[in-house]
Amino acid sequence: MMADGVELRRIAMPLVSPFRTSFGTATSREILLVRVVTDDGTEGWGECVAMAAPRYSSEYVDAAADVLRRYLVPALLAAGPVRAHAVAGLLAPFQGHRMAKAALEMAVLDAELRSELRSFGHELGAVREKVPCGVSVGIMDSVPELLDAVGGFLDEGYVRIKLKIEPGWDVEPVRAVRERFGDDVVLQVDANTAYTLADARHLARLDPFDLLLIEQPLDEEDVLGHADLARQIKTPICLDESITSARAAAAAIRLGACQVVNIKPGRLGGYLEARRTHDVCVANGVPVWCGGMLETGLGRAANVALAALPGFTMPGDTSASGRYYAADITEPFVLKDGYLDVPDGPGLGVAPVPDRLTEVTTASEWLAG
Ligand code: OSB
Ligand code: MG
Repeated sequence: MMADGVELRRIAMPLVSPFRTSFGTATSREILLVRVVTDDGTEGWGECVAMAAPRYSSEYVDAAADVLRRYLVPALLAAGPVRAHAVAGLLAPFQGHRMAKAALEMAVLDAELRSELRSFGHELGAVREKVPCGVSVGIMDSVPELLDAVGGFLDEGYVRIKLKIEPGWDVEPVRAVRERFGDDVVLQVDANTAYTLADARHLARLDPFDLLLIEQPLDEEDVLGHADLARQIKTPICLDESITSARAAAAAIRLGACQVVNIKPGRLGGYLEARRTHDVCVANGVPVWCGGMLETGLGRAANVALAALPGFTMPGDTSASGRYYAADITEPFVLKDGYLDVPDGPGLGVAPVPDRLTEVTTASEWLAG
């Protein structure tokens, strides 16, 4: 496809309830959308998962917009006709900024697939028509509040619960959820790097609760520390923040730093690198699941397609739109018996509803060659 221009659009979406993690509390989501328009008038949408502040990762919305405006979009516009599979190579001279790159590649891929009438799921290699869904539950002010929230999500049909943890909010909430809802609940925890290796004995206190996994207990760069921790606790370790490429996944697996991998396309630089990461994990016998970044229906559509690949054997953070947003910018994703349908229309299979998009837009700029 040949890009005529690219729109960078900023939106602000209020969350249905505050979402607290070990790195902060969010009450609304600021998101950068990328819209590619091709010379034949086809549109493609990308969603950048960078958050407002560099707390989950080094990227943040203003930085993503800046690098797209100055470097990434001009490189695309100067390249002439380009296929989505060539975008990563085109952007490779620019270091880092994987979330920004992922959003641009996603938009190009969406445009290409829409014009060729193929779906994301078909292109990525989906083998399922629907995917089982988990939900990520934030840190709460009290255990009773947490039990209310978890009970509500189980009533909605979520098949797996993930509790956000941090020092001071770990063993007790896990124990309380197990006591209230029983051993059959599929349960895991996510620390978002809040611990150090010195906490190994404390984290071993989670062992009796039969957790599916503990996600990213240590620093993003402490892959070796995770390998050491794996020898001191029974709960399987899953890496999120540390897995920035298929190559990083291969290294972490070889080191024994993780038994499970969380795949987030934004963190990996795009859906195509996400698929390669899946392939590396499958080749090593390591199960994967699809992470989430509070996406709108656009990113959610692509995530659900990815989660339908064969190696995604664990439920992902692919919750329904209503988990975060009272009104999505696309037709909402609605949970059916714990599952979401994989869209099968061309490209993402969903598009923003124009009036909804206008309501949440805070800024827009058009970049042309
Ligand atoms: O660590 O998986 C994470 C949200 C924002 C940043 C990081 C993470 C998360 C979540 C929620 O856990 C995932 C979702 O439901 O979209
Ligand atoms: Mg995580």
